[in-house]
Amino acid sequence: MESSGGSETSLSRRGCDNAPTRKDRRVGLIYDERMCGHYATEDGDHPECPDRIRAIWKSLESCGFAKRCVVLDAKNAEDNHIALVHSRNHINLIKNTISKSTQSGRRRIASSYNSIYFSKGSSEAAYLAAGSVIEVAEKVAEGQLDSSFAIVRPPGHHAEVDEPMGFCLYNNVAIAASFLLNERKDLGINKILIVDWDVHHGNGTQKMFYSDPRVLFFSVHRHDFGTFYPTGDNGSYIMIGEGPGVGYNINVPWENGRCGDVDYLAVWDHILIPIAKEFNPDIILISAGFDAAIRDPLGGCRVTPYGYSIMLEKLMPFARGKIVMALEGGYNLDSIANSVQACVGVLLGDSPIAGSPQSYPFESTWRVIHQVRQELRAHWPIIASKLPNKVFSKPSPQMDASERGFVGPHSAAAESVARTRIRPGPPPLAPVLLAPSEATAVLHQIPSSDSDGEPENGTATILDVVQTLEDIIKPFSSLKVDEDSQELQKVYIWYAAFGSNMSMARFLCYIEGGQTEGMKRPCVGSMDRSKPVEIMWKTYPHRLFFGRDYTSTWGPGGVAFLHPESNSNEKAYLCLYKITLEQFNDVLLQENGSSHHSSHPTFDMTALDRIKSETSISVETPKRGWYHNVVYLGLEKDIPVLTMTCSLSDIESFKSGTLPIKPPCKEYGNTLIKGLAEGKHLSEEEASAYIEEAYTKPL
Ligand code: Q9C
Ligand code: ZN
Repeated sequence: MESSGGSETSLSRRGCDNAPTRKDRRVGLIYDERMCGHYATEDGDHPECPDRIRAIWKSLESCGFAKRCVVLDAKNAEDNHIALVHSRNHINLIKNTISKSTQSGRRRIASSYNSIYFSKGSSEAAYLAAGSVIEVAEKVAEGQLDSSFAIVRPPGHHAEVDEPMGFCLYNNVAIAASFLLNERKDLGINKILIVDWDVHHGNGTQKMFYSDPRVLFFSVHRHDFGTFYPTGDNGSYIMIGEGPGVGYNINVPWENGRCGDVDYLAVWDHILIPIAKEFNPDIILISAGFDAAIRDPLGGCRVTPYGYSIMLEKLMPFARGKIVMALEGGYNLDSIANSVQACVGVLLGDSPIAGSPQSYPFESTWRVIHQVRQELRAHWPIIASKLPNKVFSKPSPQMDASERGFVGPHSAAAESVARTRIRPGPPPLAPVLLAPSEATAVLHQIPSSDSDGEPENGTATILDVVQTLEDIIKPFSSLKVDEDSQELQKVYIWYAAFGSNMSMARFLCYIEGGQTEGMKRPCVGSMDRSKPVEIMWKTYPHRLFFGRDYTSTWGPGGVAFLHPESNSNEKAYLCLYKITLEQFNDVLLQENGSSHHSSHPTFDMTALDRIKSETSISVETPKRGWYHNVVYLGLEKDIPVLTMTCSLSDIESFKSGTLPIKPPCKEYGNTLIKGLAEGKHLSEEEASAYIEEAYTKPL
């Protein structure tokens, strides 16, 4: 069985569905192992570890993206460029003091700073990180590259003019921005947008450009009322810049963790994107930390690779696509690898990744968006329109009594209110065509503050209503609530393979990414890259057969299918992998031709419950491939056994000849035989006889 990407309607179509139809955009990449020479000598478990960039690089290589990019050599930054934003004293610390000290001297010096360690190679790594971001920024500004991603460490955005801080030594992004503005005036970069989506506030970058209107600094971060790192008021929404820079510093401070795709996308739609349109930057630099990613150990947020890809995609129309991304934080190796992969795919021009956000923005998200817009409305008229009162500030009627009450910092009520997600009403009507009464009816479907039966203290105007529809509901009209998506990570199933996935090496491509012999293109892998926890073989009374003309993974030839119905005269050999339901979904997507992760499960907990009685369930996948039918094969050690194959109606088409029966191509057939022989139930000869029978015997 294998990734087909074929659609039901394009039977005669030859060629690879997923091959880029247009030429890749020129995307620069920088990675250098010497940046791993900076590490915490006394703390082997320090989150800001060398494996972060190794994991990212490995995943870009194994998914085939590295080959599609322009890989550049890392460069050392020059002191006079670093001096554009840092003091000579700071440069001396990183350049000389650190390198010349003993390790115990370095430890002593580091301890006088906030969240800083030094090793022998720290100085070299810091120079390479800063120099590499300059290098890619220059090439993008010149037009030699369309965009780029600098996979660098140590990170930079906490580093201040005169001190290292928060795992950061030199402020890589600030140095590159200053370099373009001051050292390469000839390139015509006069306005730079810096988007800092690291989960922490970019305090260093903010300070360096606080009175500079040439740099619009935008940071969205956990603030938790000043209690989240780097703590204090600098990350507050009232910090909007000073002097000529007033209005050119924008902070979006989350009140709480657990923010995910929809919260970020709401901020994009209602703050960042409208202002970016108005600002019209000449280039965008992204302080791309991935510690707001789902499963990050420090961030406590839930942005998925899908979320990052949309956040990036929404920035692509600006500055003619000149986007320079530089790694900042991000401490779960799988999460950062998957997130960077999703972003590089967008930079290359691949179609946006599959998935849909899982829920609605928090009530606190609307509150923060409102506060930021209020604070900046004088400077950015485009965001001056009002968000209706109804969607923020007050508890919703769905909350139980314990959740109602004073909404303010540090109260237990604030915590629980912040947890409540706002669910917009159904929006299929075009707002401008609505009669006022209808519009109000729609508005009233938004949970609001009237649970106590008290009169509203601000009645929504018609304008508010129209604004609600246009500004809030529309972007989220296609979302639906899926509270139990996290459970998928913990629930195990047996995935029963009857095709090429019987070969362990081939199957692992779906989990870890990459490609094995004979495969025409690499796989993205699963969100969770852990190997199957158990493997076993079983036979089932089902018919194996081969059909279809061509697959993008293997080329011309049929692929394996299992007849969804059992038949006691038949015997098929299946390899059972014990994996999580989340991994099963990622396999399902890839089997059906999707080259990306989804945050939205196709086969969820409800489907798992249902399939035990219904035996097979047809699933919706973004591309509707050939393996859209999940079949239940019973329990094994109390765990459900699932496989994926064609539907019963496809079987009819194979029988009638509407769909072709075809033998497998050589390499695909060999992979099957190899897999079966690995299982040790069949010799190679027996395995090839079994395969031959499957493609010769009539269905
Ligand atoms: N109680 C970046 O993500 N945490 N830096 C220290 C002290 C420091 C994060 C906690 C977090 C720094 C680039
Ligand atoms: Zn961070």
